[in-house]
Amino acid sequence: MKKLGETSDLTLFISDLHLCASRPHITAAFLQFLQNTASQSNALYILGDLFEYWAGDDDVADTHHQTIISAFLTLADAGVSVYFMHGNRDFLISEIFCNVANITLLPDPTLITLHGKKVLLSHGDDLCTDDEAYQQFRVQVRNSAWQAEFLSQPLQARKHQIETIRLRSEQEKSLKSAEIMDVNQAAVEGLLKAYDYPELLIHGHTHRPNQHHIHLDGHNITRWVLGDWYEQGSYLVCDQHGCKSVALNKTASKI
Ligand code: LP5
Ligand code: MN
Repeated sequence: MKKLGETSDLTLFISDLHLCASRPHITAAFLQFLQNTASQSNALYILGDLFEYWAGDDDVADTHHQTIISAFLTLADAGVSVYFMHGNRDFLISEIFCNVANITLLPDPTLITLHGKKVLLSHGDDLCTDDEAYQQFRVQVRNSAWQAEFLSQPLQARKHQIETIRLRSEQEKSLKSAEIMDVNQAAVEGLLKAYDYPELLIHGHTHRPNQHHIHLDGHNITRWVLGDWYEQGSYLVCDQHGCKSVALNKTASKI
């Protein structure tokens, strides 16, 4: 057990928790994970879709959101650095929320160095270039003028619009092939080249947890895909010896 002030060489990566008040067992599993596992680490990276959706920072007063913020503050008190990257569900989380929760907002992608290795982090939706309808939608909602107009509406009106988009998204996803909704290999390779062949690429979004070995221009690269927390929570843990994926105990966390 790590004592206060002690450092750890464990770094954890999670994504796609999709936390919301209507799935309290997942929130409970996440809080348990922060308390029992993340508290023993040096840093926790959350690579997007922490929340089912984020309608704007004025939703911060919500009791469910307050519970999550308190847990982050407790983790910061234990000396753990928490980093957050936007996903396609919670890209409206602002720097202000991150300051309140004592977490650091990272751009997508972000290159870090871990035990001397270059590690590239991304949510992963940007790599799904075959999903043209989604990419068009993404351009629209990531536009700052569009966001300012959206955020100028009352919170309830925004939530209502998000529900409409979610229904439309679910309908359209049911008509898309699994291949279209996966990352595009050329997009992955382009990103790896642009970042000068990092040893690791870690991302989420596709909900297809796996470890892919890529041989590119004479470089051996591992692409780790993080799992979602719909059925069972999981995380990637890395130390000086390497990385491994760990599934949380289904029964204990009641997922
Ligand atoms: O999230 P996931 O994995 O289920 O699906 C994604 C893509 N869908 C989305 C939409 C989100 O799931 C729901 C909305 C998030 C809330 C964001 C808050 C702020 C924005 C507010 C917007 C009003 O990201 C899905 C991909 C899938 O990943 C796999 O990669 O396929 O993409 C879609 O299904 C998108 C559709 O193909 C196109 C949707 C067009 C909707 C156009 C309506 C525009 C009108 C906007 C004004 C109200
Ligand atoms: Mn996502």
